[in-house]
Amino acid sequence: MSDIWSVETKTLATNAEAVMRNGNIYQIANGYMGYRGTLDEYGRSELVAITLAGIFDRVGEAWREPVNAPNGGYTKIAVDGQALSTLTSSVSSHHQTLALRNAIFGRKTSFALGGKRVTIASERFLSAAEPHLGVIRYSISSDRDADIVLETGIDGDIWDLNGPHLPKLSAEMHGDTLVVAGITHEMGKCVAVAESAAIGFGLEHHRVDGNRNLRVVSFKAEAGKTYSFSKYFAVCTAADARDKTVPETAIAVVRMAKAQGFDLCLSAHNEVWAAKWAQSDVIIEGDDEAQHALRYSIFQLLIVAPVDGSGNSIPARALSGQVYKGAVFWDTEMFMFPFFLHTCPQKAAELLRYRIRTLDGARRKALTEGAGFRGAFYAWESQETGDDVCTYFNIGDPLTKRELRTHFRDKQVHISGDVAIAMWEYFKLTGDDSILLEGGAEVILECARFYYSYAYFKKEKNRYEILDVIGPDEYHERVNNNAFTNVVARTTFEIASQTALYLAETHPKAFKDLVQKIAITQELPLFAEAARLLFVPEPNPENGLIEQFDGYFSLRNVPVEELKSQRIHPDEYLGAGQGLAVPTQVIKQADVVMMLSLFKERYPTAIKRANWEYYEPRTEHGSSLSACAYAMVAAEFENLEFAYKYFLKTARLDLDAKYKVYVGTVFMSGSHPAANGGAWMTAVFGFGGVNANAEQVTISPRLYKSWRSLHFKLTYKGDSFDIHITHDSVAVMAEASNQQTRRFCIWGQTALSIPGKRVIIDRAEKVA
Ligand code: IFM
Repeated sequence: MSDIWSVETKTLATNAEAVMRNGNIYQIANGYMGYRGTLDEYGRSELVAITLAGIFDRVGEAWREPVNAPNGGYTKIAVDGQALSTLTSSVSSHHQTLALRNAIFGRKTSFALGGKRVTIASERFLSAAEPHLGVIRYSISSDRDADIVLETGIDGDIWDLNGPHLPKLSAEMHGDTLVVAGITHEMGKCVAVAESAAIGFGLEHHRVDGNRNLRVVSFKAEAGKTYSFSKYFAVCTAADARDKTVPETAIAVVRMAKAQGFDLCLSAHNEVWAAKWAQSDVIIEGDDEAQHALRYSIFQLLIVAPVDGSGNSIPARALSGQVYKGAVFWDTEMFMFPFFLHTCPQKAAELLRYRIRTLDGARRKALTEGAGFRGAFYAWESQETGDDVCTYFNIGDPLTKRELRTHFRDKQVHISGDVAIAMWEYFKLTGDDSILLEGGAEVILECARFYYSYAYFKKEKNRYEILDVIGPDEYHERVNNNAFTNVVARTTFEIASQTALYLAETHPKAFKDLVQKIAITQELPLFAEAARLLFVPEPNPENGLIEQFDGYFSLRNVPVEELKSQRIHPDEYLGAGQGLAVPTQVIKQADVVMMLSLFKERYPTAIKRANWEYYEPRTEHGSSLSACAYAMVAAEFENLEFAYKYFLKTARLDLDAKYKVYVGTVFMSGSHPAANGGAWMTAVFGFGGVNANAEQVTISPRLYKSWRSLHFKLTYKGDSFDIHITHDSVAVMAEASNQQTRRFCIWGQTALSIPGKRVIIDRAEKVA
């Protein structure tokens, strides 16, 4: 690592596996689209994809997935009749970079060609200021005179997992602008890409070559001279076109950008990026590795934050491709949302709007799943309508090639509570009730209604139970009284009652309209009763252990590695019907520990430690969501070595890209925004010890030994604070524009943060 603001390599990826992993590591995105980190000349076999947010398509019986746009960034050259590609030509040097400050992907490659050295360099960005726009600067030079043919334009031959989604692409030229457009199968939505380039050299002509719409420029390169041009492409879909057709809309974006030129486009882009980092950077002094990995994690979240007003959310593999159907999981609310809530609440609100927008899908699912339920049962895998795209047979067995029945869709009921909790957290920490009024309150009440209809009242025990579910640990399906799920459900009942109370008091008209609209008046008292009577597995008074679900402690205790050694195939899935982990205590990911991390105020440190120590050796960490929960809880009981180990594991996950790419027969590669969010949470909540609630912000730092300081911004109740933590002190600087004095509790001492003032609290007992 030569610079903590960039990712780079001088090693050229030459095999398919490395090209695929680099595509993830070096991706850029701007919330509207993601562009995999592939080279200019690459095509479908190198997994080139520009994945679009919020537009999906299904071909035949295959999985429905996001649409990839034709590649407007395509450029390839031939020198003296020989096409250049890093994959087939002789490369003498290669340098590839990703700038984290402003999401610019760059490459410089020199080729050795019969005694000539030809160098191409390019940099590209997806504009943070104009979400439809991609901008590229490309240059060519040769140390000897050379005959060069440059082809640049739009390549419609792009990677799809279950495509092609845009059959019968049309290729046109409108003045100086190339256009490739197509219509999706399922919904008949148009996707158009326009491209224009300012090439001031050579002889240009237009050529359509299969699915490629190209401008071809022939020129004689003089030795030592650099030939550069800028290129602009725009992607638009049916959802973006207002008073023009979709292609016309894309053309207008491209022409505007070309008229402005590369430098102006870049400065508009940079300005947005500077504001993003000013709001959300976390500075770790004393540990460059942690700093770099954390910054990369934050970068990953910033590039995929939805465009304001889009009503989109962030899929589990972000915009790095079509894996996981481009679907939104609980990952968003539980792992990514906290980052946005504490640094950029308007993006957090956007994520919640997506759930409000898809409430009807959740209602449909509740009605149709199993015996039929009431309220809102959110999709386990959610696309644009909120209908569940998780299939009942969601994993393929690599041995038999048969599809395995999994119950992620119908039994992972904690998803509704995860959504409801996020709605309420937003209100608590921003003090802004607009999301509740926009539909968030309706979501919360409908989620409570769902749990009430799902819960079972056990008369002889005078308690409600939640039976037949999957908790976060997906290796144990159809279990009863999963501790995590039950606490989530109880919390949902509690916040439903609080929501009703709050609205009735502060917005009586809106409350009246809402209860009438969803006819819920009679049920409100039941939610309060259910919150009181719902059974939640409590810590055993003798050893403090919380049983993950009824009967878990009676399962076979087998060491994780021993269990894994019994696999016949390395990709064999350990859960589902006959999975090796099913009769054992081996769990896929944090479950009880996830609960302890999420509901940290409800459990004392000793209980956290006892359960962490019990469950950690039994956890496979087979999900990218696991290690950060263990890291955060370990930090709470000051096992900082473990906290650090799991922090780095989480923060480096996408950077190292060494994750498994197959689970069963399903291709799972891509980026892991939940882990990125987990890395931020571990730094700020875990090591920083930040815990905000409606009354105050608590800061109980436990910095890792090599960290001299931890420095970050925090947004709380609409006010902004700069927090600087060392081993001995915490300084809180309140922005002058803050509206109110806010209460902080630092190392147990109350500190009032007055607008425009800095308050410093020293640790009473200095660290030795
Ligand atoms: O949501 C997760 C789940 O908890 C474990 N399997 C992968 C999903 C998507 O990241």
